[in-house]
Amino acid sequence: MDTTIPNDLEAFWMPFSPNRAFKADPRMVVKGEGVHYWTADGRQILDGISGLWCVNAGHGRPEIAEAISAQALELDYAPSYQVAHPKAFELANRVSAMMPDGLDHVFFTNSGSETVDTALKIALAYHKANGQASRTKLIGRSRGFHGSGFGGVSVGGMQANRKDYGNLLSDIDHLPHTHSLEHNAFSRGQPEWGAHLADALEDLVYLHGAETIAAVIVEPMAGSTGVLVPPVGYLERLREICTRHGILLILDEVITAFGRLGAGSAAERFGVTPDLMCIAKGLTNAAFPMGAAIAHDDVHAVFMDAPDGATELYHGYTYSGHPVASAAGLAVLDIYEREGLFQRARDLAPHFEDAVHGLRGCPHVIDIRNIGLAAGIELEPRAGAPSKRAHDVFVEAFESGALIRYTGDILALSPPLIAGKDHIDQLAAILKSALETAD
Ligand code: PXG
Ligand code: PLP
Repeated sequence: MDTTIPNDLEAFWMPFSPNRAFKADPRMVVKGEGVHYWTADGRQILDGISGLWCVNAGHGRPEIAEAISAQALELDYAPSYQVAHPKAFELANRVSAMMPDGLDHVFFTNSGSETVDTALKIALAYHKANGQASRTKLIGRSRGFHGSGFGGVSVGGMQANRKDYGNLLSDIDHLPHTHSLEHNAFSRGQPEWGAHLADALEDLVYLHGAETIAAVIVEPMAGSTGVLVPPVGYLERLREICTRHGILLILDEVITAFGRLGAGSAAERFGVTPDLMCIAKGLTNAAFPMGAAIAHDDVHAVFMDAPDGATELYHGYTYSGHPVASAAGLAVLDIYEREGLFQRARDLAPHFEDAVHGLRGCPHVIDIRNIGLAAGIELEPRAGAPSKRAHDVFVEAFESGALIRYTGDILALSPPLIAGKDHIDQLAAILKSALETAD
């Protein structure tokens, strides 16, 4: 194990992190295997967040490493512009087979952020190709997270991620989020209250005119903002309103696809098929960067009406369908299937639910919510110091051997799908004592 710590941490400008605080007191991980990380000083850390909601099959899987290595030796890179290599097609076929019927056309990217930009651009180009060029408005949702590209930040609904970047994209509006402590605190699974919040889309249609709206993008379960589970009937209602008004529905499944909710996708779990789906993270188990926007047959067909020989979509990335990423993806999908990991997550979910709701009554806890193998634990903010309490719990948990996530004053858990009940219990126990320690 390489335990060398660089003696100068200055040059790496870390993403979404308090750089100066981290560099004054760094937490460095140097090895990952199964559900664990190891720190540079040899401590074992239980990974309670699957890296960053992405290492669904656990760390250090030899099958993935071998596929990556073999592919890099055989064909390190080939463009997907006018030439191609077989594994990208193979992976696209496998992904489409894993997704609900109709989601059959896979546009590869390198991240969730690129995927969101791709889906938004396909939505706009679709309407133009379909003779409805006036549909240029994109609708996101308050508290939504859709990555860090200008498109994703524009439709995103996290104020901190938006406020420093000027006007962003024009022609954007937002639905209200679905979080309500008053109605839904301590819900297990989908909350009963809140389906009517989808009707806010009708208000936006009334306000702007359906003929101006291209697409609505939502996370089926909002992850980054602290696990907001869709109320019963909410996504179905959003789907129905979109269909009725000719608006494309984009489900951003960067976190939810590949087992997090105990199914191949949230679309499958909730029985709501989008026109476009965004995936990344679990697609390659994060061992190699890759994402994809998946278009429904009906969306794709409009592009394929272009004249013979024409390029149907002027969009792409140097690394779209990268051979090594494709090989990693194929190895990962093999693992998911061979080990039945989506079903495993579904089977483990009741135990996980009981474990996290067992934290009710711990100091400062004002809400606990969960679905599949994801949970949010909301804390009362410390007066005058928002997010400080959650930060302290995060640090204490790490010192006690578990990696969790926090956003604002909400803790998030999303353990690898290979976790056992003992790991879940250990995670809950570490969190309980961290909560009891925090002031
Ligand atoms: N859409 C969704 C729904 C996401 O959760 C992205 C897009 C962007 O993906 P990339 O690969 O560009 O990072 C994400 C990413 C957190 C956290 O704090 C969540 C994400 C990334 C980093 C941190 O929970 N999700
Ligand atoms: N910037 C320049 C100057 C480029 O030439 C390219 C790609 O050719 C890009 C940005 C985009 O890079 P990528 O295709 O990796 O997203």
